[in-house]
Formats: sequence, structure tokens, C-alpha cells
Amino acid sequence: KRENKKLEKHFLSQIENTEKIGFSKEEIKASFLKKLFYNLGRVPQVATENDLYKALALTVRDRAFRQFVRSTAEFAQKDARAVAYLSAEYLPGPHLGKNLLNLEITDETREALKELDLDLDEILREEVEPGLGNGGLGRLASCYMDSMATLGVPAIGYGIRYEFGIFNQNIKNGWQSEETDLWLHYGNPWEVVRPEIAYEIKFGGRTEHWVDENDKYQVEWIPDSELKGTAYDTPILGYQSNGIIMRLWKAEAIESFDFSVYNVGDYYKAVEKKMRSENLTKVLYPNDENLSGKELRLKQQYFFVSCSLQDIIRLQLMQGRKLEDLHKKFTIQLNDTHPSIAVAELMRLLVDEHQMEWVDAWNITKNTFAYTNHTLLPEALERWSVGLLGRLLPRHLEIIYEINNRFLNELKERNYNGEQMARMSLIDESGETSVRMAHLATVGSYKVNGVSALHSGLLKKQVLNDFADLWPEKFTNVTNGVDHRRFLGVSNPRLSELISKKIGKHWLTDLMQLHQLEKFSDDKTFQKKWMEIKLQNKKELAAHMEERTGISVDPKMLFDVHVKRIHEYKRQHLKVLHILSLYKRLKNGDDKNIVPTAFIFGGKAAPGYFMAKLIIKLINSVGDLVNNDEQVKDRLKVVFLPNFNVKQAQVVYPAADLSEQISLAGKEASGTGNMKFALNGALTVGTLDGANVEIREEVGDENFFLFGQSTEEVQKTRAEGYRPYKYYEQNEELREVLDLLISGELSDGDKELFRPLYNNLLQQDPYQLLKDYQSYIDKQEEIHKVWSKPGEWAKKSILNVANIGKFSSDRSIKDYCTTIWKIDPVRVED
Ligand code: B1H
Repeated sequence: KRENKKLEKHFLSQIENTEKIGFSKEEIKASFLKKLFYNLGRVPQVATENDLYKALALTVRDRAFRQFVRSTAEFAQKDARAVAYLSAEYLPGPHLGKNLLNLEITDETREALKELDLDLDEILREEVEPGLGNGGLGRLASCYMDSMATLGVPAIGYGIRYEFGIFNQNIKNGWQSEETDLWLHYGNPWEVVRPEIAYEIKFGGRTEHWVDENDKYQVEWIPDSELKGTAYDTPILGYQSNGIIMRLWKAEAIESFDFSVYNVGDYYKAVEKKMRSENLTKVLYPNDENLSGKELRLKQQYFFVSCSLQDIIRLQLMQGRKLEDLHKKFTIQLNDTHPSIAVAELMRLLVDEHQMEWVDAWNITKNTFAYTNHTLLPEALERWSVGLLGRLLPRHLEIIYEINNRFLNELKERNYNGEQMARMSLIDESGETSVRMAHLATVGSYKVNGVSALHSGLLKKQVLNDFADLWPEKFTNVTNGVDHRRFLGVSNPRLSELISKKIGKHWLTDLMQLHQLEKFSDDKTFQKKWMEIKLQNKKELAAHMEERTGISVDPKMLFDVHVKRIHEYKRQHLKVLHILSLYKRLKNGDDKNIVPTAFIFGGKAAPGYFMAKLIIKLINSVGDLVNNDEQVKDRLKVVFLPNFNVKQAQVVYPAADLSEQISLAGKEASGTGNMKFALNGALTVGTLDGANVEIREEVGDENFFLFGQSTEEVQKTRAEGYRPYKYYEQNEELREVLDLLISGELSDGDKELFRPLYNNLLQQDPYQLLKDYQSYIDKQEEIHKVWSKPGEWAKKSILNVANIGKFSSDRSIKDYCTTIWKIDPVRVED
């Protein structure tokens, strides 16, 4: 820590000197030109589109850092308790448009550029987003960063700076193909590297135990390889106020360590070693589930966890605080079990490196961590084999065994029997011995939460049932929320403007204000304006889709949208069965109650997930059939929009009429797309799953299209011995639709292509599509009837938006603050 009063004084007066870094049109223009010239060394004649983007990004970044520095000073002065959010994934989306909104300089910037004959929207399109996550979980982390910044929650988001994020999806001949993501190719104007903030990370080797001269038990970990993690900081702004940091770690070789050897042979070995070190943070694993056995994945997890914990300890000590008070000054939120090795790592740091007694260290540890569970799917619950973990992290395996021993002893004292103890143990002895990471996280945390009311309930009743009985006060719920400033404010400027004109701008910081729209839901002129905006947004999406896929869609059609990762539990193929049933009816001349509809899909499949990839192929095959059928093509259109990501999402949600949320009840922990759709005035057709339940409660039963079995009914169906074939036999239309899959009509005569899907549905149907089919078809008929009455539809759409306030991530973060973190936000206003 530097003591230099003069520097401090001048520093503060400089950054407070808003003349130097102002927000007026003229100042933005001047900064932009300076950046182009001095930072990029470009003259206008040779400046590329990307240069222009970068010059503007740097202009905005200066202003963003100003907010961050001011917040940090404020937090430090108040000695506030802080959150460290540990997440293996972040999906921030494009920064530029968002930062302009947060700084409230979108209009000024647009004007400044216009005076230079430049178009802000074109420049915004240049940005390549950081795809450092798979889907909902990563996007949630970024929504929470925004809300923490806006509300003034002192926080740092820790993660991994993957060089290659989630793959780019291409569609070739109807199949998904994966291409490397090159988000850093043209450089990243938003981040600052901090070479001095770097930590050493060890792997492998063995441990030595002895008792020292003071009778203290000592352990040393003698690794067989070492590397370091360097911090890369990106400012995340709050609306009109604070800024916080997303700190991502990049793996590098320890140069002094490797290059000290001077002889030529070893020099090349050292170069090799350097390259191997840097591999660690090369690429994000694209799976949504089941990464067990992937050694590099475990290494990534430990790497970013250890860097982050060492950084937190440094911050604690640097501020002159005692390590014993760590849990008073920091709370560490574990975003699923991906960072859960942190429980063992903090124990190691405290006991081995900082010489603390086990009992004291454990007390700090279990009062520092809180754990969020995001899934109940058994295949997604992380386990690491004891063999792999012991080889990579020998000391951590010892620590995990010690935590487990003490925990099982506690259970024994409470008269738990052997069977219960085996169930709750951190170590799973059935099959290959492995560590249950969810148990480690639960035992090592002071709070455990699920992500919707339904999911948190099931967590307590099923997966962590024994733990909830043991520690009922540990378990709680925080329903997910979304960054409405991005998903309405930035992405739907037309609707934002209409809303602000009616009720003012206060909804940007208090989404509950949308309630005020309720009184206009019957107002015909308002309805007309509302639907006119939707139509404009649909025109934009239609143009975008035509550019990407060549398929043209009439914007007047009903836009029925299903976008999310492709997974059987999410049941994209149930949507396909519905489309095929309509196709059949139209071909048979039965067109009553079918309104012209565009079915829009988007989402990536894990590269190794065969069924998901086959579903993509199926969607595209159905598209080929339907879109080219003279009799049908003006009534039905099917589009698969490739490479669904945050940037595209911002074009899709504002243009949707109908939101498909049709997972099998009990499978989707929360869902967050469901919230983004409703926020933009789409009506939902959905099951009683995840947050759908709460959305329906808020918007009203009559404004939500419910279908399908409840979680209890699903379980009953399974318990009674579900036989999907029965539905095939009994339901003629369903039978015809299913048979179409293997008729060859969808696949140039190839009857085998979709047989795996067909067989799966008829024989196992683990997600009970056939059982829910008729209920879905009936509900869709009702939807088409309502669509035929524009006034009724508009009213429901307005009421959805008016009642969606609960699902702002601001509300979620306030819930975390009160029920888990015990933090009072410190909002810094200008
Ligand atoms: C969610 C994941 C996930 N749950 C493993 N679990 C991963 C699991 O790469 N991996 O290993 C990546 C992601 N993601 C999602 O979290 C839920 O399915 C959604 O229902 C939920 O809305 C979202 C945010 O809570």
C-alpha cells in the first residue's frame, strides 16, 4: 500500500475535474477524435470500422473507470462489507451500448458522431461480445454484476479470462458446426491488465507432514508444477452511479521459475512448459452438464479459485484488517459448484500458509461462503473422482477427507445411522470413489439457495434433503432476475421511450414502477402504439433473419419464439411436433383456428450431445419442408437463427409475440429467458416449471398460457410406470406426426435419420413429451384464437409488462443482501 498524500490529493482533484472528462456532446467528440489519433495512431483516411469502434470504446472506458475509482474510494472510506462473486462463467454482452446507457450519454454520443457523419448503430454492431459462458448461469452472473454496481453493493466478480469463449455456431446443411470464438482477435478495449496482481498456483506432487519445534502440526505441499494467474480488470458500470470490477484470471508461466535454466536443451523445455501453462485458460468448456473426468476443467476451477482467494486475502490484509475477521469483511458467493473447491482451498491457505488452527479456520470458512445451486439434473451434479483430485490437488484431498471426518463424527453424535451417513458423506463410495462437490459446498457454506421458489423447494425435498433436515435455517430461496436496463432499456429503445413518456424514467431504477402501465391496458390508442412498436421490432428481426438465413418472414405473422440452449429437457422437439401437426392439418385443408405463424428457434447444442444436434437438424429439416411448400409457406415459416448469443438476444426478445417455456416440470431450475420475453411484452406458453410459476402468479392466470403436468404429476406418471407408446396408440394425430419423422419426407427419403429421436420418444420418453402433447396442442389452439383478437392480445401484453417488476435482478440482489449477505448497499450518486 502506497502512502503519498500529495499524489492522493492531486489524483482525486484530477478525477473530480469533470471538465477534463466531461459528458457533453462536444467533450465526447473531442475525446473520440483524440483516442483515434493518439491511442490508435489513425488518420480518418485509413481508419477501419473497428478503429472507430475502439476509439469510441476507449472514450467510454475512461468515463467508466472514473465511476469505478469513485466507488472504490467510497467503499474504502465506509470500510464496507464486500461480496466476492465466484463464477466460472460470465456473459456480459456488448459493453458499449450498455455503458452509454449507464452514463446517460447515448443521445450526446449519437449527436457527436452524427456531426462527424458517423452512425452510432453501425459502430455498436462492430463489437464482438465476450462469450465467456454457456447460457443462463453465465448471463445471470453478468445481470448480478450490473445490479450490484447500480445498487452500490461493494463487489468484485472473479472468473476466468478464456482466450476462446463459447464456440460460434454455424449451420451447414441443417447441422450445427462449431467454429472457434475469436473475441480477442482485434484486441479488447474494455480490459486493463494488472501484471502486478498475479498469484502462483501449484499442481500435483505430494505433501509432507511433521510436527515442528513448537509442537505445531505442519504440512507442506511439494507440487510438481507451478504457474501464475494474472488479473485482467473490466469495469462494470451501474446505472447513473457506481462501477465495480470483473476480475478475470489468465494463466501464464512463471518466467523466473522456468527460464532460470541456461542450457539450450532445457531452454526449449522451458518454452514448452510456458506454452503448457498458458493452455489452462485457453478455452471454455462448452458443455451444459457432465464434465466429469475432464482434468483440464478441474484445473481451471482450482486455478481461478486459488487466484481469487489469494487476492481476497491480500485485500483484507492490505486494508490493515485481521485475517481472523475475513468473514466479517467478505462474503464469497459460489455460483454453483464450479468454484466449490474454494472450501478446501481457503482451509489450506488459512491452516498451511497462515498457520491458523483448524477449528478457527473452519469457523471462518463456513461463515464466509454461500452457495447457489442451479440445477437438480443428476447428470449435472459435479463429482470429481478421488483418483483425479488426489493426483492434481493432493493437499486438498486430504483436507476434504478431514472436513468429512469431522462432519461424519458430528452426525454420529446426533445418532445418524450408517445409511444416512453414507448418503450425506462428501465422498461417494458407490462405484468409482468420488467427491460430491454439492455436499462440500453445502457443508462449507452458511447459506444455500436455489434460484426459484419451486427449485428451492425441490432442492430441500430431494437433492439436499438430508442437509435441509439437519440445518433448516441454512436453506433459502432467491428467485433469479434479469438486468432490465439491458434487456429493455438498451435492446428495446422504442418500447422504453413509450413507457418513459407514460410513466417517467423511474422504472430504470425501480422496475415495480411498471405497475403504472396497468391503467392503460384497455386504452385503445395506447394499445395501438404498443403493437405498432412490436411490429417495428419484428420488422427489424425479420430483416436480421433474412440476412442470416435467407428466409423471409412476414412481420405480421405471430412470432412464436423458442430460444435457449438445446436440451431434451427443454423440449424443443415438442415445439417441432406442434409445427408438424399444423403442417398436417393445413395439408389436409383444415385451416380453422390456424393463424399465420413464424416459428423462430435459436440455441447452441453441446458439441458432444448427439440428440441435441439431431434436434437442430430436425428443426432445419422441418423448415425446408414447410418454407418451400406452396400450399403452406404463407401460413407457416420455420427459422433457425444461428449462433444465439447476448447480442442476437437483444434483437430477438423485443420482437417476440409468444415465449416458449415448455420444459418438463421440475427440470428447469429457473429460466431467465422467460423473464426477458415477458419484459418485452411477449405472452408465455409454459409449464409450471422454474420461475414460470412465479411469473404466472405476477402477471395473472388469464395472461399466461399454462399447459402440461405439474411436478407432482410428472413424478406420479413416472412412478406408475410411464408407457409413452400408449399415447402413440391412442392419439391419431400424434401418431401421424411421429410417423412423419421416419417417413423420409423430412430427410430426402432417408428413413433412418430421425429414428433415434423417434425410438427415444416411443420407448423411454424421459421428458414425457407424449404425455404433455395434447395439452400443448389444445393450448396452442387457444393462443391462435386470442391472437385473432388484437385488442385482447395487446391488453395481455401490456399487463405482462406492467406486472413483471419482480423479475429485475435489482430485486434479486436486494434479496441476496438481506437474506444472505447482510450488506447495506452504498449508492454513490453524481
Ligand atoms: C444452469 C447450469 C450449468 N444450471 C454446468 N446449471 C455447466 C451447469 O459448463 N458446465 O459445467 C454450465 C451451466 N446452468 C442454469 O442456470 C439453469 O438451467 C437455468 O434454469 C437457470 O435459470 C440458470 C441461472 O440460474
